[in-house]
Amino acid sequence: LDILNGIKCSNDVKKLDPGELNILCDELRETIIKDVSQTGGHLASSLGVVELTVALHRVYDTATDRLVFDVGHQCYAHKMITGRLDNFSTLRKLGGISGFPKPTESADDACIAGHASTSVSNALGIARARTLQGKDYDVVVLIGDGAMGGGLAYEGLSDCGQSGEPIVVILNDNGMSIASNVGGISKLISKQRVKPSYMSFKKAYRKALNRLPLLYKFIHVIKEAIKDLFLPDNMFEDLGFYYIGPVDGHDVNSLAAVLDYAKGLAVPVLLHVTTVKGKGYAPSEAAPDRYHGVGVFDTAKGMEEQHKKSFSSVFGDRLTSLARKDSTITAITAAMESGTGLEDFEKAFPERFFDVGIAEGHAVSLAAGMATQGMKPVFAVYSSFLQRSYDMLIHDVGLANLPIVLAVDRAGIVGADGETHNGCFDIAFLSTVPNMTIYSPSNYAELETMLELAIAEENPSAVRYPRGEQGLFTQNTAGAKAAVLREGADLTIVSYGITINDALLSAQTLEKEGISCEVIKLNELSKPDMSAISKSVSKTCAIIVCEECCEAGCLGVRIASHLSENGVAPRGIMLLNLGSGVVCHGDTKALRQKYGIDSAAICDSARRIKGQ
Ligand SMILES: Cc1ncc(C[n+]2csc(CCOP(=O)(O)OP(=O)(O)O)c2C)c(N)n1
Repeated sequence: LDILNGIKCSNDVKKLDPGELNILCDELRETIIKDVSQTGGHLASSLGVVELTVALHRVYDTATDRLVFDVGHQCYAHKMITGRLDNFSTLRKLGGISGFPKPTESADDACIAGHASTSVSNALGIARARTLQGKDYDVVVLIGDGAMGGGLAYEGLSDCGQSGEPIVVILNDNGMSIASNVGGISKLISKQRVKPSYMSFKKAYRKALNRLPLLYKFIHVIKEAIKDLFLPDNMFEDLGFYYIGPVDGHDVNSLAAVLDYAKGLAVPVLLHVTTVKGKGYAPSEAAPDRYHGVGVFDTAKGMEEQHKKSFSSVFGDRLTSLARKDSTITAITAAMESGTGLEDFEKAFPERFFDVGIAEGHAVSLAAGMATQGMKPVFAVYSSFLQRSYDMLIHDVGLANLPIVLAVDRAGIVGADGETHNGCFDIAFLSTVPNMTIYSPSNYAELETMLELAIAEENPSAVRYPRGEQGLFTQNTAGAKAAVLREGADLTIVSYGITINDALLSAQTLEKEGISCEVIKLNELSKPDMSAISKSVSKTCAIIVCEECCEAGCLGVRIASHLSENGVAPRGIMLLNLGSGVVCHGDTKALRQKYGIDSAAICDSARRIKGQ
């Protein structure tokens, strides 16, 4: 790594000879493949933008200019170039570097990123601030064609195009979201790809006009007519951007030249770049969807096929079997078909499966529309991405009391993806949606039963379950709103979902120390069974509520207020939860320990309450 080792910042890239840029790209690619195979992470997207990233650092200085990533999962080469190469083996580990851009980690990361389609808005905000403050730096955006399918991106583009702000929006077009890109916008983007002739036409036209300036105005009028006649519409030009492209995204020197040109235009520019997702590693080029996010793997063999049973796969299987008996069931995903376990559903019922692209708000309103016509839509979505649908949940679903089902996957701590992806807020915000029932299965059997119950509901409902596999508790208690799993006299422990495993483990440990625990598991969270809890606490006079949820809106706070309102005054009360809900990246087990919601934390709290 002769060249890469000497690169600590953008300015080091500017010192290289053009020939050395290609070597730097090779070294970056080699390092990304080697390191990510040992840590896991987002491989294919980062491999696709190596040349683009080097070209960006050749033209901009990311310490002062603002480079805004969309989603941010493609930022690995950027991190390596900006002083984080030596730490790269700590990627996504507790205390290590984040898998996404993070301003607190480096001044070269302009904005937090992790959720799609926010980049243009963020960048325009920065550009407008720059203008108002009379400052002088450049603003550039890197957004993929998948993220460009999200409606929020168009709110940003619409404002940005007419703003006049000097800003370069790079569209990284690889035809892929996580899987193949879907939807009309994606078709529009690919239509722009067939137009290299437009660029040569534009160049020749400008040259000719420079020689015949008097004809400029006249020809300008007929230019638009010629464009209309011979060229497909360019939506970016219609939005007010100066459109350049499509440009080969793997020719680093040409990219640097075109970026330099785009920057110099000092207007809103849309630079359309075509890349190959997974570029430079044969297995990821062949299957970029499988290599979008990877675990640890052997680079010589490639990733092994994995069909591990998980909450997601159990959900997908159960929904498919329910749909065989009920033709009103439909499945909706927002670009997360494989992650949410819906691949078999699509194969079995393609006409009842809808991938709407990265459009969670639309997915909820779409489900609402279907429900008005007597269908039973099930929207499978990761907890943290559902945050984007909050208004549609209240406005289109809750107020109308429509029976849609939310299958809320990745609820609670997800681990390595970190603070943008942890599902810490869903209970809090779903509890505010009028008429919503929230089911919280702790194991596969409960997920199956609760999904069935949710589909039978006549009001909106959510079934929330964690990432990964079930724990030791496998009993199906789904029929009850709450279940007393263990009786005891000294302390009530309340929990739900996957955390019940820690609650039961701590009860066993505490029993040996002479503290007898009653363990209550909540199965429904919007109107939890308070009477079961009051009854238990009246007996034990001490309660611990342990949950993977931010503090505001958590069950513990609601239980404490219920007890107090009803004159049940425990001598000890401890609420173990995720506080602000900002949970960093790392191994899930280590995070539960760090944030104090594992069995050890429950035992410590119990000892404190009991004064032992
Ligand atoms: C709001 C939101 N929904 C879903 C996701 C999950 N997600 C991460 S990357 C991705 C695909 C992005 O595709 P694209 O922007 O084209 O980038 P590429 O990976 O192809 O480089 C999706 C759906 C997300 N990050 N944010």
